[in-house]
Amino acid sequence: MTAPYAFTHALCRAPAPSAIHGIRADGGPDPDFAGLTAEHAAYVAALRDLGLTVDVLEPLDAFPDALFTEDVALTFPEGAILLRPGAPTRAGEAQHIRAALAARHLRLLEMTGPGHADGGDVLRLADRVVIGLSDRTDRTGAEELAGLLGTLGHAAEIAQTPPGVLHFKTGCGLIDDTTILAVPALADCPQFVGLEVVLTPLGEEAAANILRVRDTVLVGDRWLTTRALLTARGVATRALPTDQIAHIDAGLSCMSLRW
Ligand code: CIR
Repeated sequence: MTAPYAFTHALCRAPAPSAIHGIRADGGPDPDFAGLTAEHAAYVAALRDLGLTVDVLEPLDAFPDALFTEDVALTFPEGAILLRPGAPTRAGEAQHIRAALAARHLRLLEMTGPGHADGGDVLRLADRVVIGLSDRTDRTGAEELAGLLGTLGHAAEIAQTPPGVLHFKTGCGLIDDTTILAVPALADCPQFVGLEVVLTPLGEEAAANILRVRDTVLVGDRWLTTRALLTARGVATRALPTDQIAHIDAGLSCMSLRW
């Protein structure tokens, strides 16, 4: 299997003005639309600079969270899987990305339900895919998804997202094939046995949603200690602004589908 970050393509969606009304768990203030758009543009530019072909879909004003394409599908060189997002206001997003996926992937599988799964709960490792149960991904959905992953040739394991953490990958991200950056609540995750788990520095738990793209790890620019920690390990990093998307509970992995 190729490295789980040896991407050549990404699929993003431009934020619509409605994105300022995106879901947030803490009821905090809206993000600033110009700032959100600038963060998205910087992200797309970074992916392109790292060598990926990035397509950016038109904004979807009816779906405030639609810029977070990661949650509605899974994409692999072998094919794509259309998911059933767990938040009721996001369920309709999947149909709006179907044609774009069908145009880019020879195989397009699809969850039929009744369960739900969000792509933010799916962590791809070198030898398997981990699906975290969360408020968005239920066991029925995770089991259906594990079966579809099997059809594409990927082994899947089901894990538990810690309480209070939106998505499994809100709390962890891949540094390299055998190393994971994770919040302390995931330190003893049984699915990480045999891997090295590097914990987020105190106060930088929100930095865990890093995104490895080829040889570089994207990290939020606020997380200076995390970035220093990665640099000290010999990891090439690139800092990106995430202040505005953080208002609506998002991080770096959320804004693209990658394969
Ligand atoms: C949501 O709550 O669905 C969005 N406001 C944030 C989605 C973040 N996506 C992700 O972690 N994969």
